[in-house]
Amino acid sequence: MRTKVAIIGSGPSGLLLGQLLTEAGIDNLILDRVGKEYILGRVRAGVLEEGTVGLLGKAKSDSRLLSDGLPHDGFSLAFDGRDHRIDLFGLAGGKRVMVYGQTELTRDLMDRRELAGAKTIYEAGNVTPCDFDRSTPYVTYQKDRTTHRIDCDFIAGCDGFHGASRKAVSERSMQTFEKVYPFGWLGILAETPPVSHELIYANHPLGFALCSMRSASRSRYYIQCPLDEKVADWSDDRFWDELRRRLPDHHAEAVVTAPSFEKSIAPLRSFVAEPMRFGRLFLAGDAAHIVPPTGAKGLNLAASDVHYLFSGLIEFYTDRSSAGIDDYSARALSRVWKAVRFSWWMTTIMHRFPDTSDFDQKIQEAELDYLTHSRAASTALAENYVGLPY
Ligand code: FAS
Ligand code: PHB
Repeated sequence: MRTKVAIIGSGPSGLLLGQLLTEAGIDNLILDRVGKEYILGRVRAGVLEEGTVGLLGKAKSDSRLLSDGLPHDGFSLAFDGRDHRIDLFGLAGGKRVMVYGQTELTRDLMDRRELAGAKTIYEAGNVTPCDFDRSTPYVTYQKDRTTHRIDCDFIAGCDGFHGASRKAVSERSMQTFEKVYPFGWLGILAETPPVSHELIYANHPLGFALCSMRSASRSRYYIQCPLDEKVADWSDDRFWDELRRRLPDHHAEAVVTAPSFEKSIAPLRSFVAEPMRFGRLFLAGDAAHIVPPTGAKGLNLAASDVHYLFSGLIEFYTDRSSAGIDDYSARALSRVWKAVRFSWWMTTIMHRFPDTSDFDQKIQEAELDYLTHSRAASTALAENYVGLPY
């Protein structure tokens, strides 16, 4: 079998790249080790930058997003029992974010791909990128007790943090940077109206909490938890009580509880692999970098990687120029590191770190005080949150 671009991974990165290539008439094929329903069962991101929304439009996959997505002009920081609204629209030059679940975005891209007749091979075992240091790369995989080979021009490693693509690169060809945070996020989904029409990021002595949503009737809440917590130890009642403790009274009293239908713990880490290109293999999205979800950057960085990679591939196939693909890693990493910085910074000022010193705690409080009383500081927060330019 042969294709122009073999994409490993059917998450947002792989699907968005695949859809953009298909719309441009560039043959591509996606392989994933799990099935479609498993992918759609994952609950992840919820906030999209305008750049991501634009790319989904270019991929002709934005109709539900535009009809069901919730445009947000601001969010609140809550601490010391009070709210402080960050006016994204006013501070970031009229830009806003869109609240729309990653699960729905993934479904939209999958549906569009099927409509376009583009091929996805699910439940592909032992997917292996081969000969990507030569001009004739290929991918092998196992299915139905047979080993298959796909010859291609390029391989896009869109297979997430635990995927095979980054691991196929020799360690001496790559430098990695990592920071693991001493806590995780316990998140739930419940069919209940969100406590507020905008997101609330709360810093409380008991820990961080986030009030988010998926629609006017479906809420997404998170609380910071120790790394050794077990989901089974968290009944819904225990979660709701702890969430309320961490919110200002007027919000705590307004929380409408309902049985959760999803409950999971996500670890927090910052990770970057450099470079993001190895011959004919390109890494994109979580395969190349991970950010703590505090800044809502993970999915949006995957989108900007795809923007740069797609532009480079289009240049190669239409102008026979490799300038874009040669520049991919440097361009992507420049935006990645600024988002890694912002996500680290927002995590640092909004969470309670175990063993923090009295001095560091006072610095955190001064940071929040400055942030919510300085237009310059809140403008910097706003322009990063809505997304820096591509
Ligand atoms: P993904 O991990 O989404 O997709 C990778 C795909 O590759 C998967 O379908 C997987 O099955 C497949 N794959 C893996 N290994 C393979 C192999 N060897 N062979 C073939 N296929 C393989 N971001 C936010 O902005 N906000 C959040 O709240 C948030 N919460 C998150 C919670 C969790 C638990 C996780 C893990 C991530 C979260 N993220 C969040 C980040 C998340 O949204 C990612 O940024 C986003 O999924 C990145 O998309 P992809 O790069 O496509 O990677
Ligand atoms: C979410 O709704 O899942 C969400 C929103 C904002 C974040 C992280 C997660 O910063």
